[in-house]
Amino acid sequence: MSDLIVHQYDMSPFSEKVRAMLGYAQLPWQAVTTRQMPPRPHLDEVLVGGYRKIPVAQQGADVFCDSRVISAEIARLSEKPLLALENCSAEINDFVQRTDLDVFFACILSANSKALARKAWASSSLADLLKLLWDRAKMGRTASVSVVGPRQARPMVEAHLQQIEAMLKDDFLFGAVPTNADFAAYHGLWFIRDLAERSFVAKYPRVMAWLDRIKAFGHGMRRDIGIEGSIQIARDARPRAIADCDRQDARIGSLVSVAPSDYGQKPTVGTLVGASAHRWVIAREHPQVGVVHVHFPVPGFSLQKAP
Ligand SMILES: N[C@@H](CCC(=O)N[C@@H](CS)C(=O)NCC(=O)O)C(=O)O
Repeated sequence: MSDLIVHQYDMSPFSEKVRAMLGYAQLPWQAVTTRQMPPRPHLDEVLVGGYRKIPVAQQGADVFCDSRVISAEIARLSEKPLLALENCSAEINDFVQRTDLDVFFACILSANSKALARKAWASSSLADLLKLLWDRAKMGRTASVSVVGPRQARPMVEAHLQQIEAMLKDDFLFGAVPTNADFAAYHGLWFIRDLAERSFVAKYPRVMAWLDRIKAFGHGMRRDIGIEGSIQIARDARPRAIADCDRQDARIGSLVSVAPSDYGQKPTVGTLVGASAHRWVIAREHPQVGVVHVHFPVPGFSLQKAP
């Protein structure tokens, strides 16, 4: 079985969530470094056909959008079932939903610092940084969820830190073994503490020790490849078979459009070939890769018949 390929960039918190899971799972994987914003022609147009968020993962001709689906793939490859939200309790699912949306934005807004500016400056040109700020502001304006304002951000992060400090009676948030929740809570705080080098997290000793515990997992066995390499891998592969139980939805075979329902709602259009309680799979074709199957989570996404 081929390694997971992850399309990601160093300063992306959601990429860090996936990299940390790959470290915990001790998996070999291949990294393709993307730009921080579209256009990313090979990824957006050839592999995913519209979806604009990072990270995206790929195994052969199967492409996985959103860290929820990517986590389920890592769980499957590593036999660590609690990385997949579908195997976790309702309590963990609720925690992750809030942490990956409201708390994530609050973390980003609380992370402004000279250290972050220096790192951003070192990884981009001024023109690209201005484009990135413009792109994210535009994305915020067109989001269909209301994200926390700058004034409420820091109090929300402090309340979150207090909550997880109180939860940490064991090594991980929900007990002795990490679950998806640990990685969902890790990446926003990684952005604040390790990337932006903000010191206020240090007031929470259990949180600090838990962050270090997750950091110590590392990133697994990473090998960097170029986007052309990942396109070639998709071209040489066929999408994996879809189980019969995932081909029972009345819309199977229809042309559909799938998009995130929160922010960055760029749709991907294709033929619905798989549908379960957790996942939609659509088939699309591009001359550079042939047929690929693109996988989306059901929670947080909408599916409509395409005109
Ligand atoms: N729900 C998504 C969120 C991913 C996300 O928001 N990623 C950020 C980068 S860390 C992003 O892509 N922002 C917009 C963009 O780059 O287009 C997931 O879990 O993967």
